[in-house]
Amino acid sequence: MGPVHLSDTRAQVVKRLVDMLREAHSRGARLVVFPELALTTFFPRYWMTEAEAVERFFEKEMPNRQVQPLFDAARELGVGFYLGYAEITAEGRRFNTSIMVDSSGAIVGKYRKIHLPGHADHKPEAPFQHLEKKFFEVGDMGFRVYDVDGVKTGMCLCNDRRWPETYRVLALQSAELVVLGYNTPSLNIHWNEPVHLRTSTHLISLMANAYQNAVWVAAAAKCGAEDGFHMIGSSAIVAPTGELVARSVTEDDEVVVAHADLAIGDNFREHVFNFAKHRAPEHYRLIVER
Ligand code: CDT
Repeated sequence: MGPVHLSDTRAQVVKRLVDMLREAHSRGARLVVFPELALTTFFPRYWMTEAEAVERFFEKEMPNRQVQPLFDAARELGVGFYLGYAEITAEGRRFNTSIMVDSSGAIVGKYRKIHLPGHADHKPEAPFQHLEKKFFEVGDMGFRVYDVDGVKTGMCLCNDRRWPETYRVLALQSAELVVLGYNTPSLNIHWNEPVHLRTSTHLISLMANAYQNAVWVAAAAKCGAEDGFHMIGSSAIVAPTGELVARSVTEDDEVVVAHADLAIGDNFREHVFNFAKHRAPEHYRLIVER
C-alpha cells in the first residue's frame, strides 16, 4: 500500500483498500493482507497529545460506518482480509491492533501488538518521532491462532516480525500461515543504520522464521513517502521453504498474489521441525525469563 498522507480521509483510504480487494479477487485471491495502521498515516511519527491522537487516528468501533464498505466488499466477493488499525476500547485503552475477517465478512480474530518499538518521550532533535510506546499499551491477548476459512492463521504486527518467539508461539499452536502488516521508516532515528539494511533485515526475518516454523508468511507494507517521511516497501509472501515467492516492486498501491499450497509445510513439520520429536524445551527456559 502506498502512502497515506495527513490530509487523506478515511473514505479515500477505504476506497483504495476496496479497489485492491477487488483486484486481488479478480486474480484469484481468497485472503488479502493489508498493512499495519492501514486506515491512517503512520501517526506515531508526530508528537501530539494522546487525546489528539485518539480524536484523529483511533477507531472506537470495528467495523464502523467509514470502514463498512470494506467488510461489504469482502462478503460480496467471498474474500477474507487482515487489517491493521489503531483501536481505542470502551474503557479508553489504546492498542495497535489487527483483525482477521473471513470470507463472510465476519471478524473471526483479533491481535494487539506486543513488541512496541520506539519511545514515549519527545525527541525534538530527531527528524521524526516513533511514539508507539506513548500511544499504545502492550497487547493483552497474546499470540493466538484462528481458523480463518479453514486455514490455521496467526497474526502479528510490524516489529513482532523480527522476533523468533512470535512465530514459534504461533507454530506451537499449529499455525499454517502467519500474516502481518508493517510501517518501517527508512531512516532509523536511534542509530545510523544503513538504509539497505532496513529492507534486508525485514526480508531475512520473514524468510528465516517461515522456514524454521514451517509456515507461510504474508507481510504487507505501507510504504513510500507519507508527507515526506519515507518507509520501505517489499511486501512479500514467503513459503515454508523460506523462499520468497512474491514481492512487490512499487511503493504504491499494488496487489501481489501467490498460490499458497499449505501442504508444502508438511515435510518440514514431520521431519526436521517435528516439534514433538525434536524440540528440547527444558533447555530453552532462559528465553522466557526476564
Ligand atoms: N511499526 C514498526 O513496528 N516499525 C518498526 C520500526 C523499528 S525502528 C523504531 C519495525 O520493526 O519495522
